Amino acid sequence: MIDRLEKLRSEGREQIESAASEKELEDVRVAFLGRKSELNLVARGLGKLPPDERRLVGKAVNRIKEELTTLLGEARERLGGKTGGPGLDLTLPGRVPWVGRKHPLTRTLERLEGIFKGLGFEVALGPHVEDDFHNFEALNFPKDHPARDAHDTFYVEGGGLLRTHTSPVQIRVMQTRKPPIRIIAPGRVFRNETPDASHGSEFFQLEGLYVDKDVRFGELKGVLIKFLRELYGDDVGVRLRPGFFPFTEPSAEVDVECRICRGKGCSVCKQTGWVELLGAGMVDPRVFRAVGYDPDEVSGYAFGLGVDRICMMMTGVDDIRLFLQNDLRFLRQL
Ligand code: FA5
Repeated sequence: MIDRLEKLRSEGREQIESAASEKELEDVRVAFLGRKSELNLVARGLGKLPPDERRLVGKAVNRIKEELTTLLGEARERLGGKTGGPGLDLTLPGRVPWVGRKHPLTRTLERLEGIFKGLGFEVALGPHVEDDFHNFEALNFPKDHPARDAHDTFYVEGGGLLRTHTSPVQIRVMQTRKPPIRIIAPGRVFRNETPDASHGSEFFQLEGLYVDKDVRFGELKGVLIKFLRELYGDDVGVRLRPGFFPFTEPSAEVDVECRICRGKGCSVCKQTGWVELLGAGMVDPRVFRAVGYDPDEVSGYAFGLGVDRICMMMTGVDDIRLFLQNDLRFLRQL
């Protein structure tokens, strides 16, 4: 049987080599590898052979099939090239290689980090799974305080919670360092709320904290306006509204003119022409006490930006939910 297979192999090789056209090559293929070919008949009858012989013959059949298939492919290319046939069609459009790129949220984060580094801030990071002390208590959210309701929280089995904002990183940094401190803390945050065009249940924030002697609200306003102008240009409309956060006093919410509709009103700005991008304020003395600082000695400001919303304004994407759906058809457009 093995001798017969060897003979088939050398006959196949010879006929492939001497084929002068693609048609002849196809005939050779059908004769040696087609459904009714001898090789195929041997393969189908393998089950009837004794086990030892079956293994040997099976291996030989596979080896010969592979060899002849490779030779056929090579011969097809050779003949195609010669005759100008399907081997090379110069009229086909070129294939553009698919180049990967960074996610738009990553690019936005890098842009924001670049601007704040230029203003003297350094990057600090904290964990996604937090404890009640860092996410709430030290930030002056007493237990049962209604301000906690604004942060619909995911609790983790066995204790802990998914951080609802990046502000706990402020606490971690102040617990381990002495002023002056000038940090930004970018990262993912989680809230158990129903997503819509401008609200995700998982999104990114970037926290800022500056603590030193005699820090004033005017410096906070100056840094934020400088930052927003670098990001959107000098003509960007910015407005500060009085706000409330348990960990800052006084506090402000900062809106920018909606870049999607240019202030005319759309689904992202809920027809108001403005989008809330960040919260900010002067660090509350109670927060300083919680980390062991003396509020008579130091003062500071803090702010927290919504990175996804900034990314929406920069890219013109009008639904925040699209960013984390991992749909390449969407991501490749940005
Ligand atoms: C906070 O989370 C405060 N920690 C911010 C802060 C830090 C205030 C330091 C003062 C000092 P707020 O819940 O408003 O605040 O969220 C801050 C920003 O995150 C918002 O302005 C908005 O841009 C963005 N944001 C809030 N909720 C969502 C959401 N569900 N989806 C997308 N972005 C959101």
